[in-house]
Amino acid sequence: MMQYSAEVRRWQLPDRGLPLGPRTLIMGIVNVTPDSFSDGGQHFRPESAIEHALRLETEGADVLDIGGESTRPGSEPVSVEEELRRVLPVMEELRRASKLPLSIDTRKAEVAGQALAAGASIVNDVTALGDPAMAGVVASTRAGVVLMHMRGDPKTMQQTPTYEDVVEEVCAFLETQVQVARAAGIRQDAIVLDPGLGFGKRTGRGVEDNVTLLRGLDRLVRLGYPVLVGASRKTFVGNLLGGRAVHERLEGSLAAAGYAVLRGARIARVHDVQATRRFLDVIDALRATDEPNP
Ligand code: HH2
Repeated sequence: MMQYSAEVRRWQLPDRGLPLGPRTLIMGIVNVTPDSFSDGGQHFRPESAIEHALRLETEGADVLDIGGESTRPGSEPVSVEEELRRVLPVMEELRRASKLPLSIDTRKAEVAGQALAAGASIVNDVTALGDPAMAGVVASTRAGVVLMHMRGDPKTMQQTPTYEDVVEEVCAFLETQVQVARAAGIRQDAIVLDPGLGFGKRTGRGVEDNVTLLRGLDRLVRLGYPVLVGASRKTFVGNLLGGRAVHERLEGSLAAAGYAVLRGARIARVHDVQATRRFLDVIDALRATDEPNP
């Protein structure tokens, strides 16, 4: 497996660099969708999405991640026009009202391009540059980018995922997509990697790809890029809690986030920003004594 020498200590965005040091960054989730798995419909009106995002800022988010298409298992894709209609008004108003860097959660290059023009500075792509035009959009705007691993697509991904060695396969895929990104001119310090918990990963009935990935996270970290983990409220957390419903998964989500950070993740993508910030403040303080060069 390829090793990258210098560990990235800053996430470079067009207008600033986000420090990836002793303090774990929190990406707060803003879903402008009618059907997201945990909060679908709650912030579907632009005003309510904006209000929610500004609350996440006061609660301690470092980045706001705005998405107009649910990627939950079984979800239907939405058109470019519909996705833009959902996210652009929110992006434009937040660019005015918030100081935080804004991320667009999309797999479509057209949506990414327009969101970046409206003030976003990060593309969070659950297909890791699956749209052939995406790498060019990210490179030309010097945006930050999250490359996430997914097996299949959201509509079918939970039907029959299989892996010989899930950690190895996720790392190999992300290494390949890093090369695609670098070949397109995306800078090394713009790239963040994400194992894609819940995206075509087996959960329940004794097979837990998400747990295996978290346990093996240091292998992904060793690729030399900052790692983002999104465990918040996911099905595997509910399963580990004996089948708890979405709104009973906070403590489990915190445990997964804390474990990921101790394994080297530097960014947590979460719904519950205030609780996660308080929780990670303590984890960060404790891990600072573990790591000679945090
Ligand atoms: N998870 C979801 C969506 N986008 N992006 C990254 N980088 N990592 C993740 O783990 C991730 C993601 C799913 O969560 P959510 O946004 O709450 O749900 P939905 O896709 O139903 O909108």
